[in-house]
Amino acid sequence: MNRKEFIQNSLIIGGATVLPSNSFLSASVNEGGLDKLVDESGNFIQTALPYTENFLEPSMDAETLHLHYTFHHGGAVKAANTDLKKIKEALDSNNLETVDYWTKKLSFHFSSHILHSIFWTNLSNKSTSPSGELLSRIEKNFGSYDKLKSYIAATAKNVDGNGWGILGYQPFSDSLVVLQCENHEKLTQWGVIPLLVIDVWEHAYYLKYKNKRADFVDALFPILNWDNAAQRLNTALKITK
Ligand code: MN3
Repeated sequence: MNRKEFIQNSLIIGGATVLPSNSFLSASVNEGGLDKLVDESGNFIQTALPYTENFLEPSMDAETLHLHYTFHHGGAVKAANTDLKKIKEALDSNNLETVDYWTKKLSFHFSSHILHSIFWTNLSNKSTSPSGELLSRIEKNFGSYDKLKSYIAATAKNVDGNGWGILGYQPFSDSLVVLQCENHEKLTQWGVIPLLVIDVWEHAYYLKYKNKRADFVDALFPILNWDNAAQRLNTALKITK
């Protein structure tokens, strides 16, 4: 979709642009179909939220969304740019004393940027469910959509400390996988492309849900955007086949 079509297809509600849910991905991706996370110079950039801050109420309150997008996701983008700069300086000056530190930091911050960018597009204010290729792969790999829901909910609710529950496409086994990610970058499998991610860092829910992480995860299920996950699966299959 080009910019003109994108604008034509967007609805103007209350002065804010609200996108139809199936445009969440196409509005913010590069030509290859992956999310646009860097500019032409390779610096990390944060794409605008695909909806207004109160769009996900009551499941996700506007204040939490504002703080989460601006300071947690935004902070990771800024920090990732610093990490890149420090690595470049180390290479330019041939002083590798601290390069391991900045490399670890970049893994943490860039992974945060990737997962948050996907997370925003994985949410909507209407109920959807998997269909087509996504549904048939869910049934093949997990038995049923209900089984996948129980699996990913249990995985997300039980993360030790901060982290994510993730449904991804694993190209090396040509299958869907569920991951329990700690922080933003631990316990992954090489090659997995995230399709649907659930942020269970305390910053994602504490203002509204306090210590009740399980209630937050349950409240997210009705607003998970499975159309977006399906679109992501199509992209993943296209770029790995
Ligand atoms: Mn977060």
